[in-house]
Amino acid sequence: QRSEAEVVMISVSSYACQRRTSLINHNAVLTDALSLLPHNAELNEDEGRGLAFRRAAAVLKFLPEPVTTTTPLRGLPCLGEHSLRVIEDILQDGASREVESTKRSERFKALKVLNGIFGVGVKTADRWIRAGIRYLQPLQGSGETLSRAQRAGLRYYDDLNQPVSRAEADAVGEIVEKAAVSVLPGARMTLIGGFRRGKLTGHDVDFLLTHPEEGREEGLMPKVVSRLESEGFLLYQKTTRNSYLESEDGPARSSSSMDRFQKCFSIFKLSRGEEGGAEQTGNGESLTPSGQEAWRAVRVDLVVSPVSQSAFALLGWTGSKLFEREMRRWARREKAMSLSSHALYDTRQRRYLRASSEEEIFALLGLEFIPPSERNA
Ligand code: DGT
Ligand code: MG
Repeated sequence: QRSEAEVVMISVSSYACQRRTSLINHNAVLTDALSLLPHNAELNEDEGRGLAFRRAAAVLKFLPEPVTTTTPLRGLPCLGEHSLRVIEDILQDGASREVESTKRSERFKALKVLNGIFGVGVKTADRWIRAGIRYLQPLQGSGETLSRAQRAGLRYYDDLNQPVSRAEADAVGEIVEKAAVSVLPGARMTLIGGFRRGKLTGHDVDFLLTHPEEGREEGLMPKVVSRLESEGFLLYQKTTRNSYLESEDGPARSSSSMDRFQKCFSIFKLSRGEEGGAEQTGNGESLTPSGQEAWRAVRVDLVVSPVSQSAFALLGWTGSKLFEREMRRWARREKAMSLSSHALYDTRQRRYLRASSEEEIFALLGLEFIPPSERNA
């Protein structure tokens, strides 16, 4: 009979993209604790250490049973001494001193509040904290210049920190799809992000738009956005051109294909209750019978991709973030390839490899196909 340690060691790859990670997490207490620590590390400009904690948490998420002792964990990939110490403390004492003191620290509490504002990243939050701003009220009176995104983030703070349900995601999907098809017949919409992985709630809703005929998707984003705007669905939107040329991942492509790939970060005005409220217009001041406001704000991200890149966009925007990161690491380190949400480039052959489905991309990378529901690393 094999020991528990052996069984586990045989099956755990150090690459999250080689592991099937469902939404069932048998070690949530441990992974919740470990996932607090990256924030601390990253705040101290130690991204490498932050990533190490994320990788450690991802290995625990993958395990088929609750961990009861650290012995079988020794020898598993990605679990360094620091992570093991935190796990050991929790298993032995019910809590980790490091995690608890992090949670209690003023700095961490402030970071959570400020980082919870749409448009505020870790760096900005850190700058504000050092300037003595810790909560929302002081921020509003501080004289800090806020971006348009941050002002919207503050205005809708409570709504945006309320998880989005699957029903709300579907309601937004109906609205977006209707708008897309009305401005471009034949347009296709796919739910991406966490909801595609089967999550029941999300911090936002993500959609990919494309058209089966290459080039027809050009100019689609501004048209969809103005349609949604004229229907009163957008509380905020910022449309950006694809920033692929500046991105970390992969060699630059021609500017013609760059111009076609657009993103829109938005805040939707979604009617409550009867979520499929496609009839909804701008007059959202009324209250529901229970006294709630008749609508709520929901973060929505839209991406438009030419069909030739849509498999890469689909893969790149389905997540999880760690899964994506690990796929790029695998491509680079094991295959000398460069993977992005646009393309796969083979640096030895010096050419782009085409793919029209996620399955093909996994195959080109020499990876077993992992369906979205098992990419929850
Ligand atoms: P959540 O927090 O419930 O919304 O969970 P997710 O997994 O939907 O996370 P989200 O919405 O931040 O990101 C979904 C995926 O899309 C993730 O794998 C990373 C990717 N993604 C998000 N923002 C960008 C971006 O600005 N550029 C690119 N290339 N990818 C992005
Ligand atoms: Mg999302």
